[in-house]
Amino acid sequence: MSRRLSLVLAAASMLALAGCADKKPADATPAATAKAAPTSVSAPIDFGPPQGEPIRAVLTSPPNVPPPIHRDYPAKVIVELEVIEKEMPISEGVTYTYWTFGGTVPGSFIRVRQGDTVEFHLKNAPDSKMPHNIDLHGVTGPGGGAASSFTAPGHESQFTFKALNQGIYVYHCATAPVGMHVANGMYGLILVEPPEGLPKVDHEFYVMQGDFYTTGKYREKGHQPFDMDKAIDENPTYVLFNGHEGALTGDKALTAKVGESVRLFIGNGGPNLVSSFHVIGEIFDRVQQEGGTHPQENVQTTLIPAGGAAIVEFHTDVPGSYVMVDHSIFRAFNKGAMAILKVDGPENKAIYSGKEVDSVYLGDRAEPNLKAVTVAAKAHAAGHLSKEEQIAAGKQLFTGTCSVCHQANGEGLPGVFPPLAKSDYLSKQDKNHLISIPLHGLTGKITVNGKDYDSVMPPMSQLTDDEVANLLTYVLNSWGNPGGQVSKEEVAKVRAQPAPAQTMEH
Ligand code: HEC
Ligand SMILES: [Cu+2]
Repeated sequence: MSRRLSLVLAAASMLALAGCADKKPADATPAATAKAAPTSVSAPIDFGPPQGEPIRAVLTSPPNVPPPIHRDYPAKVIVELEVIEKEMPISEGVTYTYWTFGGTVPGSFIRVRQGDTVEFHLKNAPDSKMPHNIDLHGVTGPGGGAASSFTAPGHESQFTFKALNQGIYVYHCATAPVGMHVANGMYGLILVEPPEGLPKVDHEFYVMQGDFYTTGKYREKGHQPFDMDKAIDENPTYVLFNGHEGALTGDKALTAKVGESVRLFIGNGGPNLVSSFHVIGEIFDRVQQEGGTHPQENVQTTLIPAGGAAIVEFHTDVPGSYVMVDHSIFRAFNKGAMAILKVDGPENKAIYSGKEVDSVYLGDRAEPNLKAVTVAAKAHAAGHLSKEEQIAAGKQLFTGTCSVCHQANGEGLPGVFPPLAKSDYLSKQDKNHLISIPLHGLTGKITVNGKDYDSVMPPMSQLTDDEVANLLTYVLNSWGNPGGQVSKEEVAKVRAQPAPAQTMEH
């Protein structure tokens, strides 16, 4: 009998003693014989006692990943993680009180080697309001550590575990109400490297999806409290990569060069949703689905369960903006689940003709400059909102909302989308009807600047009152239109009324 098999059996009996029923001691097939297996040891194996001096783990904030380990013996690794409750922007002009592991969402990335003995120190900051703990899915033992790590504000707890199984694992807080702690951002990833390490790549990134529940609508300005009812109903306001809308877009986009290899450690904290993770314009060369050992190849979209993770690898062939989305696609365009990998380098027309896709998929996330929107919201709250501030905010919102059809210059498309520029139709409408167009949509025959249109503009009820007010103020004051101003209050009034009956003649 091989030494490996006896080790496997020893590990199996140890697991049985630990009373852990959900961790199977793996298939005993030597993984080395499996096709394209990245690693030689996929079974939970006890490599024996830690050797050498204890090592302090390097922890990193997302999207960074600690460097590869390059160590050929099991060590004692000390991890120190502090829980910090803090207010941060969840979207431009919107703040949220996050509970974090290490001050970021997702929490600090932890990287150890299979067989390491991890001495885990969990601190809870003195100014925290809540107790917290940690359940690491890479731990074999009751509660994944949760039972030993309950930590009151201003306290520290400590427990030790042996990283028996290699793989990428979620960790999260498991203090009651568990769903609320997770919804507030209490999750992260721990990588247990195979003994020989992972194949070398040019870039490793740490990205994690999560769903968020606020009392206000998506992008409604100001501080937004957690909404327990929405969370129970699994009806998120935001679905985000790395905790904040725009965490990985604009000047925070991930970057690579043409011809490089990229590895994503991509997790899903939930608390509720399952992610259909996809990178628009890329095909994954290899995916370790569910964080498991044997990779799948040539994958378009990979499913990442709540409380699960995957290792996704691909290489870049042509330059451009590659948009990462949850392909449950409303989440990407209407709840924020979008991140960008910007790839620079020479075109390769044999692979792709080179037409940019930015405008199709990015909308207002291409170069997010929604500051004007926030300025307007703040000025409104302070009671001195100027027309100029509304116009500036409306201009930003127009991209990705109205410009798809009416075009950025307001000229529309002949015979299909009527112009907003110098529109005689628009200037004839009373204010309430104008407001009802974005709120309730417009159908039926209309005449704009002497041309007939008989089409459908869909309602855009997802826009908040101040977004509609700013958009219309921008339209009224642009491209030779007559001017004027629409207020948030006027929009609220029209929204409260029933939708006007759409007649065939206007
Ligand atoms: C999906 C395409 C689409 C989008 C997006 C869209 N519209 Fe329209 N819009 C139309 C169509 C089509 C019509 C004509 C409807 C008809 O024939 O009755 C129209 C008509 C209008 C009109 C009246 C006609 C005119 O040209 O003056 C206004 C005003 C208007 N839209 C404003 C907006 C604003 C503001 C936005 C952004 C909040 C917006 N639209 C987004 C398709 C769109
Ligand atoms: Cu917690």
